[in-house]
Amino acid sequence: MSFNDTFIRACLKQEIEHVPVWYMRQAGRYQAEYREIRKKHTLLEICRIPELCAEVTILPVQQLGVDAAILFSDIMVPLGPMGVKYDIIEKRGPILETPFRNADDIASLRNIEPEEDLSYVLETIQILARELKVPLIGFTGAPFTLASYMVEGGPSRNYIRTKQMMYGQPELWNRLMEKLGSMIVTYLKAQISAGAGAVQIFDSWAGALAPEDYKQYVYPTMKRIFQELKEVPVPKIYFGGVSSGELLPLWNDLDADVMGIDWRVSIREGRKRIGNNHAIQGNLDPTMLLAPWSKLESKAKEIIDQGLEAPGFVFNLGHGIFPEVPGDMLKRLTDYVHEYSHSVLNK
Ligand code: 1CP
Repeated sequence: MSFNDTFIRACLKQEIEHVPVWYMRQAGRYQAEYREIRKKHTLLEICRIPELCAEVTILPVQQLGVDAAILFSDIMVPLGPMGVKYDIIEKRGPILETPFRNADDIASLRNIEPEEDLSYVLETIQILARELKVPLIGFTGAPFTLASYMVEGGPSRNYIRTKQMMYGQPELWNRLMEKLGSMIVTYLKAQISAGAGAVQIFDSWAGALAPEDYKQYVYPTMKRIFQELKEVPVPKIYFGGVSSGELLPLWNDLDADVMGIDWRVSIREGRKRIGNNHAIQGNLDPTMLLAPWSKLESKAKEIIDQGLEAPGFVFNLGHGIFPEVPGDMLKRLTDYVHEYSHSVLNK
């Protein structure tokens, strides 16, 4: 089988024969094989065993026939070598031993040296670059989303402590953003050198911010990150996460190639708000994967039709797959996206 680069071409707004598709959290608990592996290994153990991690990454590509793989890892992984002590707790998510809240905490954060600190990640990417017939997406969390775990000490609903630092100690906040920004650039460049064919920055919780706060406290760091990545030879995706609709106009001049949007804004409206500089990725509500097929099909068709109104579209969900989702629904959806978009594009 030859290499399928449809996903890369869509990211660069080039010609495609079908709409490429991949899913956030395409490796995970909805898969019986993943659940079996998780009985023997914790999530972080999987990340640290390159052969196993590569296997978990490849599994959904084989099962679903998606057009891209995403490295199996977690946004917390590069925070370890920065000096953050954390664990990932089942059904909760990342939990820190001690949250980062004062000047000494932030000053203690080191920059990472991926070749030494995260050699297992780079080794996994090297294996995958050899074995995959589709591009591998490397990734990292974005500064706001990472900071929210660091300052809160775990998952949050209202980001009270995070916003308290942002509003109350803006200098400290900016130092934290700066350190995370530098880590992100270093880490993504290392992933690309190891063989990642694209990279995505997950800003899952940025939608918790009012646009003016995003602009003041987060945008400058996002601007800098994408500027520093401008020359890297692979597409860059920014996923602005849950409820990010009001932020979309602020992304217009970020030097990313693709903007990932959630389902609260349609693809057509998303393009209107972001402008036409970027390809768009999204945006099926993952809950729709539990709906009857006819409903899912008509929603998918609507998303594809709008996606094809301009060059540059990647089909995805608006957020990650839930464990309850039946794998055969995902396979059926993947086939549908390929077949329907192929019929539209080759009329
Ligand atoms: O063992 C398990 O199955 C626990 C669930 C799980 C999984 C499968 C966690 C805990 N992390 C992961 C892997 C993971 N994390 C991937 C795998 C690659 C793939 O998509 O197939 C990715 C891309 C992530 C990234 C990640 N981790 C994000 C950004 C994406 C998103 O979903 O918004 C975030 C916010 C996290 C933190 C995290 N890790 C785990 C959980 C349950 C959470 C969210 C906690 C919260 O609600 O705040």
